[in-house]
Amino acid sequence: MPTEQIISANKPLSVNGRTYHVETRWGEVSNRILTVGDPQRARVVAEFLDKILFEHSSHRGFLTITGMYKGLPVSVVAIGMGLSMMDFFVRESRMVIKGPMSIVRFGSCGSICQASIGDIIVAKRAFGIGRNFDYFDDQDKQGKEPYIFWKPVDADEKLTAAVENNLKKAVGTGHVFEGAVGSADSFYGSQGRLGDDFYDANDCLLDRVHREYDDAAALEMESHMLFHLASVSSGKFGQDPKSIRAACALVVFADRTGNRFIDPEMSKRMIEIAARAVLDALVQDMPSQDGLHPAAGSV
Ligand code: R1P
Ligand code: URA
Repeated sequence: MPTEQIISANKPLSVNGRTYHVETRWGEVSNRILTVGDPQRARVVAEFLDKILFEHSSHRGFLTITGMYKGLPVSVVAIGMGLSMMDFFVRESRMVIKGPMSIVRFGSCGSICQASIGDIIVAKRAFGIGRNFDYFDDQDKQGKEPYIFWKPVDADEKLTAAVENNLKKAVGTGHVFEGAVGSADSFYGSQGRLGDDFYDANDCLLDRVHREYDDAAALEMESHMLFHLASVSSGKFGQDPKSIRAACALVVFADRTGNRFIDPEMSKRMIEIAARAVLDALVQDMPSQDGLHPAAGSV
């Protein structure tokens, strides 16, 4: 349960200016954000910050850790899973941050390309895959698809280049892949995982993904929403046409072609190796204090 009274139903901020779900307020979260799904991953990444200034775990499972990295404020935010959580996180962070924002998602994925477990896939763009619920309801399936694809949205070029170059230096060029990422509304049906507990009509889904996107490299659950919200963020700060720039790097946890899953030790090692590369990209991308809230010292 939230502990502070919310004062508006339309823009639900608390009496102290905290957002309803993420529960941060101005001064507690930086313009540079590394976002992950898993709170434990957030803690591993936060180990690389030089100093921790703020930490809060919200009643809805968002964990925000803000600290200093190479002299600049950076936040690490764990959001859980799925496109709604990404939507809560991006919108509520935007409410309490002044100035432009750079967000890098550092997630996990299933590889549908040459990348194997422990490799990293950098998103050049992300498209959406959603279950077409009506298909499963309608008797007449003629001409209907069980899954809806939403068109790709590009990652921010500059931020992505910084992430990719740093990752190549950290883990070696041969372990970094790039391509289109499919963000699905389920880990199961809409990522083409097969089973007989439910009727998912998804045996041809991965073939369709490759047919429609020849650069399709990974499947996961949030990047399309992140890139979409960045693309529609209003450019109210300075010259930038958008107020949010976004990129995404994903560690391969599941190799969908080779049917292998990463072990806990390897995933921790890869996250540790890659974390610094992603943090570096954030401070390289926004190297000055311009437009930043005074997180340092104020929280
Ligand atoms: C599924 O296991 C989760 O892992 C991926 C998916 O997008 C989904 O959120 O990302 P994270 O590891 O960042 O959570
Ligand atoms: N996350 C996903 O969403 N899918 C995978 O296969 C692995 C991690």
